[in-house]
Amino acid sequence: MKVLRFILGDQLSLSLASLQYADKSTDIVLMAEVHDEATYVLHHKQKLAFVFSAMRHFALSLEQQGFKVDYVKLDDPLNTGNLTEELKRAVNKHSPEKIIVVESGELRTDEMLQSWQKDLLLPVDILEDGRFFSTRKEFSDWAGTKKSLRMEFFYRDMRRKTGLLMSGEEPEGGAWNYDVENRKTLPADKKTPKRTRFEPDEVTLDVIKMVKSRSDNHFGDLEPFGWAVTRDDALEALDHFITVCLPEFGDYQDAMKQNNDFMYHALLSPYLNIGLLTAKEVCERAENAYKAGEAPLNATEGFIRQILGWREYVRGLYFAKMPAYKSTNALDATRKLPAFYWTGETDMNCMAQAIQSTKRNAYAHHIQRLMITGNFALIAGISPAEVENWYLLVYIDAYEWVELPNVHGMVMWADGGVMASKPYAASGAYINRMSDYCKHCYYDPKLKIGEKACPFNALYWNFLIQNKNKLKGNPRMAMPYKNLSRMDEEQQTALSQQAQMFLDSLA
Ligand code: FAD
Ligand code: DLZ
Ligand code: SF4
Repeated sequence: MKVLRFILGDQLSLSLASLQYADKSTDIVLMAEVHDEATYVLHHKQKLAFVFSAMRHFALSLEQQGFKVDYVKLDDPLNTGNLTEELKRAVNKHSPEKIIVVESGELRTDEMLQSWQKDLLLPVDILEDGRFFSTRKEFSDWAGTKKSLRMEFFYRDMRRKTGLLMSGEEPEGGAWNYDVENRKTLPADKKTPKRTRFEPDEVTLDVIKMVKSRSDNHFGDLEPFGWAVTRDDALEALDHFITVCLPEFGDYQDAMKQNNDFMYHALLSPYLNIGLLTAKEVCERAENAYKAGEAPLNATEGFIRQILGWREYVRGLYFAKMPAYKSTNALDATRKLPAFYWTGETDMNCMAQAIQSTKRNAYAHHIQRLMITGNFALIAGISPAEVENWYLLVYIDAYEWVELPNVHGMVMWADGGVMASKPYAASGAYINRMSDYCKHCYYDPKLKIGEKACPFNALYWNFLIQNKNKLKGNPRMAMPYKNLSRMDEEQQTALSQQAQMFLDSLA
């Protein structure tokens, strides 16, 4: 039976279910660069170059493995610009008896796959994505009718299921989580490792040329481009992280430093999310480094938790709760996204640092996404939909299944606590403790009122005042509200006015 095997741009794994048991003498693998996927949000230019170059390299490696590949380039004059139409074109061209595809990462495209099952006149098999540790059904069974879904409990079940960092029935070292050891600030004289960059080859240079000619209205710098686009190079990036960065990943996981875009972070999410690396091999590499005495337990557990815990959890949550999940706005936040999110031009040095890294690299590390740009959006009361659009657009690793829960649930608390037990709101004091940004800033993190007062301070207190009715009953907000109650009405009014003045200046 001749089968057409459709591989989407984030399914670049030889272990993919739809590539197994193929008859290479008859079957066709279809891959298509399409306008619709390149523009459903105006992705960062580096993301476009990354996805298209990785797709082209993957097609070449499939051909080397003996597969027949029908690869449609974006600038092919016959390209219809749409995955469904490209599939129909390929069906007419190759006359397959069946189509096989793996379930898609976003609801938007997953619904497209389901429409093929209904509308095409031949069988379409949609296979489970085996590259995750848990299936969508396993997560929704775990979630059941629970009102709040804490990652920590899901993560423990995943440790038990996979045996990762387990000592029999018990967690390695006796505790499930070593985060208390992972809150160090980076000493001023400490040098962080130089990161591996990959020189663009001919294929990538061609793609960069194509992207350059079509993406004027997209965000970010296209060059210099240094991401890995092949499995071999992604494996080299993994090797570099495990041997050089992992040992100190835990200690400085929450730290931020002026002009330091990467710290000890893995820079592996782009490769994991399009399939150049699998979650299983990455976690196993980390565990092996720990077992060999090359990485301490706090770092290894912290790193594995991000992938085995958070990454699996957000995917499960996304499919269990969508589409209703996206439309909630528990804090009724409606402000427009300030223009400086697109330019990085602001006197707030922490914001400028995070946004400029985002423009330069299509990347900002987790604590910048959560506690700088995310925290600001939360306490400034920006509309969740506007913030979600920004995060989906600006990062090289952004796909809705992973972006949306992180933004809607973790950062904006728009789901009213399904994901996070309390909003991650913080004042300038937190940023000052975890970074050296404030030393280079126009504003003073110690001041609450006045021209030089750090905007995060008044916004933080104003956030508590504005959302008092909604948050005061939350036991985890007891301390912030106790601190607020120590201020008299005059002080509270002054803070609200200071925040309002700042917010007005943004408009
Ligand atoms: P490290 O910090 O070194 O972590 C290692 C790996 O753990 C990552 O590669 C990633 O696969 C996984 N991971 C860590 N934290 C999370 C998390 N919260 N959710 C899911 N996986 C996690 N991650 C994306 O892959 N795509 C996104 O679009 C995305 N948007 C985010 C938006 C916000 C507001 C926040 C707070 C987080 C977001 N994250 C997203 C999660 C996390 O910030 C990135 O995965 C991480 O910064 C990627 O860089 P790294 O590989 O250096 O990660
Ligand atoms: C992200 C992306 C982009 C930019 N372009 C394509 C493309 O041209 N063809 C394709 O098959 N996939 C692309 N992708 C990845 C898809 O958008 C991805 O499969 C869905 O977002 C589901 O996760
Ligand atoms: Fe950011 Fe405030 Fe520190 Fe400036 S003073 S870097 S705005 S936290």
